[in-house]
Amino acid sequence: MRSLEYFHNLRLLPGAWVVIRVDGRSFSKFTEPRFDKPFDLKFHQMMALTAEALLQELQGIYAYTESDEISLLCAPNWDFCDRSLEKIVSISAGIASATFTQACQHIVHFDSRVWLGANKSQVIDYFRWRQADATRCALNGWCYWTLRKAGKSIGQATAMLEGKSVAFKNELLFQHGINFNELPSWQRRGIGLYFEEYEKEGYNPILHQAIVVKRRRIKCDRDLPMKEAYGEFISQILDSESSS
Ligand SMILES: Nc1nc2c(ncn2[C@@H]2O[C@H](COP(=O)(O)OP(=O)(O)OP(=O)(O)O)[C@@H](O)[C@H]2O)c(=O)[nH]1
Ligand SMILES: [Mg+2]
Repeated sequence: MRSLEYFHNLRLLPGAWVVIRVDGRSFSKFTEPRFDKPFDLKFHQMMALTAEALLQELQGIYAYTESDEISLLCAPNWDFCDRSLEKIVSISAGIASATFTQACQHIVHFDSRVWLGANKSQVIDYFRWRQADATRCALNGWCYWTLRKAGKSIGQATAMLEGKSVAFKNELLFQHGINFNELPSWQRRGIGLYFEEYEKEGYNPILHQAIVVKRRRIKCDRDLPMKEAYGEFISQILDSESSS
């Protein structure tokens, strides 16, 4: 019987960087009647909470979230569940589904997949790829919902944006009084979560003196740089991991 658990022996490549990406299942349908469009701060905060749970539970080093997806980066020597693929994708989808469901009080599901990076440069490209996706989707979403709110039908709004350039879309928003570059950064660039060290005052009861201890906490960075500067930012996270 065990031999028919055919995929259970699959392990992630030893020494590879790992990114687990979870994505909300049918969230277009789920969000439609419940959240502001194109972006809803409460929805985003529940995604940030879910990203924090993944970072904490799976001992990742960086989490990035945009729209209904979260990418969790794990170090090359990460050995969670002996790097079993089935365990990693099922547990990560479980953590995300349970955390979001509890926060939202509505049952939702996430799917999960694993991406492997051979080197730091591929990891940088991965996160720049997801951030570029965030920017593209934010521009499209803002244009689409601006047209819909101005009375256009689904078909009309879709047709008006079909094959149009970034400049055209920026101009369209501008004509409706929206400056895309001034929209909140979390909508255009996504947000990043990582551990930071901080100093906390403690007390040594044996020596009867105040001491300063170092602790770790999760920082939620809502003001990420973009493009090359974001690549540089990711590079620093990778370097600090290598030296730790
Ligand atoms: N209203 C609202 N919807 C959002 C927000 N963020 C993400 N979404 C929705 O989440 C969807 C994510 O897209 P996809 O993951 O491609 O689509 P999906 O319907 O989840 O489909 P699958 O992932 O394939 O199951 C978007 O199309 C939006 O409808 C938000 O802040 N407000
Ligand atoms: Mg989805």
